[in-house]
Amino acid sequence: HLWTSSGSLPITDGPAPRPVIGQDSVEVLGASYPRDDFTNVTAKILDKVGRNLHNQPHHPLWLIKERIKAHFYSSYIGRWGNPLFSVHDNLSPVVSTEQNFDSLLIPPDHPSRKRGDNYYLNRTTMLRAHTSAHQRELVRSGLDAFLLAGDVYRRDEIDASHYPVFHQMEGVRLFTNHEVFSKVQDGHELSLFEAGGRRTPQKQETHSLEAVKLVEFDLKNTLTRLITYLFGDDVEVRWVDCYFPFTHPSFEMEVRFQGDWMEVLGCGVMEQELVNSAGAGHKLGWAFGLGLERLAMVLYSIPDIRLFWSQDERFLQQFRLPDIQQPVTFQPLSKYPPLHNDISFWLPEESEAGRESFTQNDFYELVRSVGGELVERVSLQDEFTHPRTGRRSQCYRIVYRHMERTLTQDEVRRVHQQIEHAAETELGVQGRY
Ligand code: FA5
Ligand code: MG
Repeated sequence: HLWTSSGSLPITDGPAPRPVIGQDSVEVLGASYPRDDFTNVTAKILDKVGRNLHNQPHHPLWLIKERIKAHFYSSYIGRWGNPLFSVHDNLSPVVSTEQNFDSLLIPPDHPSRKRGDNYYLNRTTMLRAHTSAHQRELVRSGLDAFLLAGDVYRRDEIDASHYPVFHQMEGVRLFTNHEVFSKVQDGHELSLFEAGGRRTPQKQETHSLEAVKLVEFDLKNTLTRLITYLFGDDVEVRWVDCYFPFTHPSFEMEVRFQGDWMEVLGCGVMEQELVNSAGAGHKLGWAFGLGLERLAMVLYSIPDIRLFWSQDERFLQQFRLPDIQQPVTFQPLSKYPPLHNDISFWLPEESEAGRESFTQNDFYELVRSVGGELVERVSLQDEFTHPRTGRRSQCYRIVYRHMERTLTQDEVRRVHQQIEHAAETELGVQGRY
């Protein structure tokens, strides 16, 4: 079967339990989860659980995490000279769907829950899709200001800036009435909340506009200061309005990278219902979630997100600095040539009650499972519907490139044939070769 464990684990941080996808259960980090019709996690993905790149000293993700910590520790000091933000980087990526979705007010039928977009261990347990999954538990434990770094998992397309495992840093800060208004003249007359208000594009129904504006300003200011600290004053940044079920208003920050705008984080004013459910109903807060790879790519000029998984000394050694503040510009390993190969197939007929029997993400997943790190990109080239039979076919281009050596035609052909074979047996497509 395709989804079974293969080879040995490239673990660098001591013994970790080997991933096992059994007949009836899935084992992750030493615990066993019963399989059901939702189970879709693969051995390739489970290989990554426990790697904790963000906790490997001198790894570029560790380096950027340390720099963000250093900035928050030195810029935000509590009343007793203590760091205001506590930092958490060791929470298990195995979470309940309740944590990942319900705790964040994500409705039961929301598209972000799709089986095709997430890695489920079973119907109630999954690999977290974002670090926001821990917001409620950390607020409930009494924290008013924290940072949380962790690995997150999503079934996604494959290209230079998307990978099914990446790392996020979450930040949350809660404010009391006094903290928001103490610097404002006659601030003691103002209130965080108002009764009978309306939800508008600017604010939630229970919030006062003046409180939201101050909290939103603090959020954007905190993030702009962080980005300026990391990238210097010359970095170009812009704010884009957006939507999350757990914040309102919500924003994304984009940074100029190689001539394009790249989204690096999402953020907003926390939904009060979430704050209330975490037992902090008298406070108002902001939250953000940023992609550590995205920041590290801009900061160190790392051209491809797959490089973060490299065990090649020529990559890792470039980040072994005596001082975390020392600038690094990644010197690319010599660029090895890409090889590409196309694959075309007829899609299976739609099955039971219009339920999709094939999705593009299924194919991306399969390509990644078989081709692993050799696959640089998969893109849909062409779609065709037969005028008479109505049958649909698709053609994908797969670009193969090894980060550390030149691939041979023969090697690529063998992998490509395995992909063709697996697509037929696993996905029920019919090759057009
Ligand atoms: C979220 O995950 C929200 N939880 C962020 C958030 C937190 C909003 C708190 C409000 C309050 P999003 O899916 O946009 O949002 O991901 C956040 C960041 O993760 C992105 O801006 C990007 O930097 C990074 N990211 C997202 N998908 C990928 C991917 N496939 N590969 C690498 N980085 C990614
Ligand atoms: Mg986004």
